[in-house]
Amino acid sequence: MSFARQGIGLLAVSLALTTATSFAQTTAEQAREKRLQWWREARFGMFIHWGLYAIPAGEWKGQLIPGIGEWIMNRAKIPVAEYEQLAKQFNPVKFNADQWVAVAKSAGAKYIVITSKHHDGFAMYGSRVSKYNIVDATPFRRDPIKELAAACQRGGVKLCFYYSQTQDWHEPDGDGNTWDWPDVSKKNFARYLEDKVKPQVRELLTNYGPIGLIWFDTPRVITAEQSQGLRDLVHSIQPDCIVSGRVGHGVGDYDSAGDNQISVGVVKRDWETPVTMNDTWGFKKDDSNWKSPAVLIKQLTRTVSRGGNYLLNVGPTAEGLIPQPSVERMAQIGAWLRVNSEAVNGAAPSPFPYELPWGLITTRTGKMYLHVFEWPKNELVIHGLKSKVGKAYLLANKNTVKFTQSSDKAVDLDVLRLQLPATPPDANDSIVALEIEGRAQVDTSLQQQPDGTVTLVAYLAEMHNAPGQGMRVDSRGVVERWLRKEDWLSWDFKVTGPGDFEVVLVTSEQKYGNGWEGGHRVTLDTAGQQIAGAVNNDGREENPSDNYWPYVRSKAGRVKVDKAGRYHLDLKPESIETQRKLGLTLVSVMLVPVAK
Ligand code: FHN
Repeated sequence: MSFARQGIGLLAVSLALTTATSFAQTTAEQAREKRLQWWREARFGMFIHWGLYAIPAGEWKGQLIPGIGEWIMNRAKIPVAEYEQLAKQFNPVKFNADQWVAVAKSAGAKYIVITSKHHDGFAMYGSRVSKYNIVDATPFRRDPIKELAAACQRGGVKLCFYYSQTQDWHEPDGDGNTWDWPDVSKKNFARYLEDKVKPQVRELLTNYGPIGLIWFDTPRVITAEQSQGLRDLVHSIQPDCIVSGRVGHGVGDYDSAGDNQISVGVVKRDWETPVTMNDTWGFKKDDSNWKSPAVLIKQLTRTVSRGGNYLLNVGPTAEGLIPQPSVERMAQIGAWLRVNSEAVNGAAPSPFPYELPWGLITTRTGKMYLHVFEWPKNELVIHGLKSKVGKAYLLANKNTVKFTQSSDKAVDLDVLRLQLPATPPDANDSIVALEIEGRAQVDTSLQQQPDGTVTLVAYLAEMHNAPGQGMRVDSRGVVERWLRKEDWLSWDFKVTGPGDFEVVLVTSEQKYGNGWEGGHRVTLDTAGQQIAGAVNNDGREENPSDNYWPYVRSKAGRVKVDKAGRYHLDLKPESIETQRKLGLTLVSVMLVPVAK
């Protein structure tokens, strides 16, 4: 055969392969779209962490063990032979699957994700793969997952399973138990995956009817091929079953934010955040740090306003009861949702890329929902809405809200003014609904808010660093790991009300206020002026959107903006002080008008 003919032959083969690959990609994407439909509409699910750890409930041999309850075996380094004994006591006679489903429904949660096997390796369902399961190893002898599957069917709630695919402290080849098996080099994770994980996942997808999703967790030692293999196994048994992002290596159907983290910024993929109602997942008798219903509702709506799903946890007791504070909070969320569900279930994110000072926005085609947390004294003013508003009303009682809309071409500013009643109709989250045409149209540039403040959020900054090196934006939208002084940030923004401004740097402490580093010197260039400032602790404060990560404010200096217009700001470090490799953790740079 001539080279030319050979070439044509090869071209034909490679074209056929390319077409086949793109066809396969399209089909895979179509399948993903199909299976995510119900989940995107749902927006809200109930997580259940339930296992043997509910018996010690945070206490081992008379000692309160710090940390999350389901980790007690690891934190207290309990040998398998001892921890296994808990199974003999596990007899949750008060468990009632219909009641659990009723709790989910009372909240308006559309799906339940229950721990079928957590890191302790104990199967909470009747498994043929391992005798270490609730039916074979406990006096209870019932299969609560079977009962829950039936109750979910009756109640119209999607049943989903949590499954810990890498950590298994009960198995020598599973990841994590270094107290019984200290020689990690002897572990054969692939063997564990084949012998326990895959057969158990198969059981879960075969014996309990249609499953909404499998919530894999802590990918740790798993390889990309193994993650893909697990995802493909799920889809081969139940093509409509969603696979969570924590299967690892980005091969899941959606992304999972960190625990108790509500992602910000432009989240391009579908995402979900798992959230605790107190500070633990599995039941702990000494954890009564319950979030208020107002905080939970705010978290739910904040997640939806950023395009995500909210998975709120309950941790039932060893008797099989969902703790009363959880039951009450679920009902309170539900009471609010019954009035406001159109602003949550199936709702789309805010059209603004940044947060607004008074609350947040969710949308639908033809509608905008203003969740007003900071109820104004008389009027609520919004900058940057370009859509024409046909009607405004309170979602809670349908009362009409008067409004005016204007556009100042000279400074390129669109203003909506809403005349709100003196008191909000709902103590938790009062929604003003706007009727608009089609999808909401807004000016997405960073701009001055009606109170005169300009907030330059870190997650919308242009980052000047070598790709993949040094600083990065974490899922909370905070720029962290900023340790090199050659890395810097810049923003473009719009000022419509000129004047003198205090420049404030908002930085973040580590989780639970566990560490912060300051003393860094920075230069800010804006509006033709240069400020030499420092990151010092001028005041620590609550983080309004995430109570686990407090803020620290530093006043860097002052700047004068003479006239309305578009401006640019560069923030460059002169020095970064670090002992613990935390460095500069930037939330935002704020320009706050100086009172005249
Ligand atoms: O280690 C687990 C933890 O116990 C809990 O299950 C959470 C829920 O998101 N996931 C892991 C930590 O991220």
